[in-house]
Amino acid sequence: MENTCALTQQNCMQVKEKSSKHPCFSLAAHKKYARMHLPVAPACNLSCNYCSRKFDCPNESRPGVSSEILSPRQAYERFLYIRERIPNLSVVGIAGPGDALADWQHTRSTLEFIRKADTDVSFCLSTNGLLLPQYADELLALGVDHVTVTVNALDPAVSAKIYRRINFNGQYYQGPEAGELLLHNQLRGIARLTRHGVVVKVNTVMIAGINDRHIPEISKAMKELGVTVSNIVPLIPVKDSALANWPQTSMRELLAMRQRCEADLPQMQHCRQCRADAIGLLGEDLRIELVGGSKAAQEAV
Ligand code: CLF
Ligand code: SF4
Repeated sequence: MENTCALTQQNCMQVKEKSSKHPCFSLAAHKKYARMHLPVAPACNLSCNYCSRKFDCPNESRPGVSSEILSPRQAYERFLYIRERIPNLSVVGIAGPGDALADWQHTRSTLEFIRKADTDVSFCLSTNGLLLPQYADELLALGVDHVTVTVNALDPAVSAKIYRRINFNGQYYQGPEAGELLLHNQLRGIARLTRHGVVVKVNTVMIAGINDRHIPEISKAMKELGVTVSNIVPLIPVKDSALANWPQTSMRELLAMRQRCEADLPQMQHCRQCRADAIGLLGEDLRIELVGGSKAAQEAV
């Protein structure tokens, strides 16, 4: 499958420059440049069996956790506040705590507000990809330059074990039908983004006995689509999720899988599976220090 990039050489250089300062996309950048997540998108259109967004512990670090939800205006003010205090802030990311595209109005308004005040900061977004074909053009217009899509399966029978159901524009799908629809949209959306020069990373949650054998195939398919990097992360069995009692993927299994897939796609090795409201360097969350816990954080903006 050919997916020729439509960027001019100059735009291509600009994106490379942004990637070199992106702490997740560049290993060399992760100790120098900071990112901030703005938790503006609480809604989600998928029910992943490994997800629970019920719990909030300010010291807990994993995707889907946030001490607060900000309105686009609050998020904009938070950005201004943090930019003053973290001069090496290079990336604004929307990573939920639900799905950035399922809450599209909030995500879009937030990015619009910030772009008016800052033409330089890189926009990054993570999504399950269900609505990517719908919003890819708007992402391009907003100047989103890095996108992460979570792709856990190519085979709808495998998907059926990972997703309880999906809600696509108000209609519910389950089982293999849901997996087919999700995959179709993920592939179309990723191809559209990479063709227009967006740097795409694919996250895959490695779940022993469910999708682990399938991950090398995912890497090959993503390479074909022009994806830049793969981030295979371990299942974290979360209380009250459907996979709460599933065995946690061991680091040994994880590293072996990354090594196996590296022939097809560069592997991210420094992911911190961070919160939807994280601020700072990847290994050094300054959120509590800068904006406090949930109540204090509301008052800080
Ligand atoms: Fe955030 Fe994700 Fe952008 Fe990074 S996180 S939206 S790409 S700016 Fe980074 Fe955190 Fe790992 Fe994500 S360490 S969970 S890979
Ligand atoms: Fe949770 Fe993300 Fe899955 Fe939505 S897409 S159910 S927020 S893990």
